[in-house]
Amino acid sequence: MLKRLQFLTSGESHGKGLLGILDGLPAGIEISEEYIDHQLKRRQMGHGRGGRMKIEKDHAQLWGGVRHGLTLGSPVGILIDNLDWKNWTKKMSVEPIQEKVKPVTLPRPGHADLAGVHKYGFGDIRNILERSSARETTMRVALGSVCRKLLEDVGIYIGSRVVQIHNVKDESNYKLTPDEMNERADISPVRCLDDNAEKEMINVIDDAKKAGDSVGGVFEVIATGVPYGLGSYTQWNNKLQARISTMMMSINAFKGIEIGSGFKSASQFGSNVHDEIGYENGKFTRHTNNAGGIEGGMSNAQPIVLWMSMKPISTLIKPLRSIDIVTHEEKNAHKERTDSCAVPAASVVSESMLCITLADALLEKFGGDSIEQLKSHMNNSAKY
Ligand code: EPS
Repeated sequence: MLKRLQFLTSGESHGKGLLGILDGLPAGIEISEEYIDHQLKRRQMGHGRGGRMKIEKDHAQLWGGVRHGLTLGSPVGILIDNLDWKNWTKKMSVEPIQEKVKPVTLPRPGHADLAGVHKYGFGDIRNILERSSARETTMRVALGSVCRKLLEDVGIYIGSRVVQIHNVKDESNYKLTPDEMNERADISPVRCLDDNAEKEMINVIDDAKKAGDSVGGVFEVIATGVPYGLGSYTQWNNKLQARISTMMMSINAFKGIEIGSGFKSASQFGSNVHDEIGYENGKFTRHTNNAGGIEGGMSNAQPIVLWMSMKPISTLIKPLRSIDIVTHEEKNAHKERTDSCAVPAASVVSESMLCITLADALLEKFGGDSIEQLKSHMNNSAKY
């Protein structure tokens, strides 16, 4: 669903590291490893992460497409080492090895394991679980950060906050800019803005962890500064909400997306849902933003507002029942080191995927081979 950008990631969770290539960016975006690392650090945080995040200190090495701190218009290549690799050199060796490595044969309900072994014909679930791990989202955040920088250069900002973990909800309404939202969310261990809800969320994660269980949740992602007309109603795959949803639903463990008032609008009258139009200081305004910034498949210059739901992580310390893929005996599912909750981290991944989607739609509409050209095209024709 990307029109102007393309990206690919490669790498297994316990392999040497992650590789990423992002192509189609204009020249002249000021970018540094430090800027990307700040976003990688945000992804590593969150109460309920497992032991892996104590091992990794994710660092992006800019491998191509950047010279003297500026993008060249050529593909941006990024490399991130897995620091845990040193503990997996045999089990994950690229070369054939003499020693026998015990295969994983007990599929975890909810994970890619069972469908994966049937699809590829493997007898070892490790061949599936390594790539289906959410470790891969590290690279999406790294590549998304370059897009975030492009968006910031033209006044588009993206932020997020956790709204719900398990059955604990933060029901307050906030009127915050994305930067204010992230500033507050990033100092909360669960990226929640309400102190009471935050405490309860921490408790519910701790209780799940003690019980060998996991919890999911919901978070909000917002984007401001988006001009009219990203995406289009003219064809199914031009519609902005379709492009955003495809990108979001590609994130591990994501189960739902709402745009604006989303599912709630289904039980409302149209007169309560549609955002009335006003006019002030030479600009059209809206009295509400139930549409979440998208009407008719296009951005309407209001903030884009998304809510995403993530299921509880499927690797459980107290495993569910499963069947051995070789012996067909009933046993408990495979156990790996895992997180009891990764909702705060997922909100950062989601921001990054929105950065890629919006940068793509912006470049599609305004074009430009350099950031200066993009800015000049926007100065000439962007409407807010
Ligand atoms: C993750 C790395 C993984 C998990 C998690 C996300 O590390 P490890 O498997 O070594 O503990 O912490 O992956 C999953 C929850 C999963 O289901 O695969 C990361 O870098 O975010």
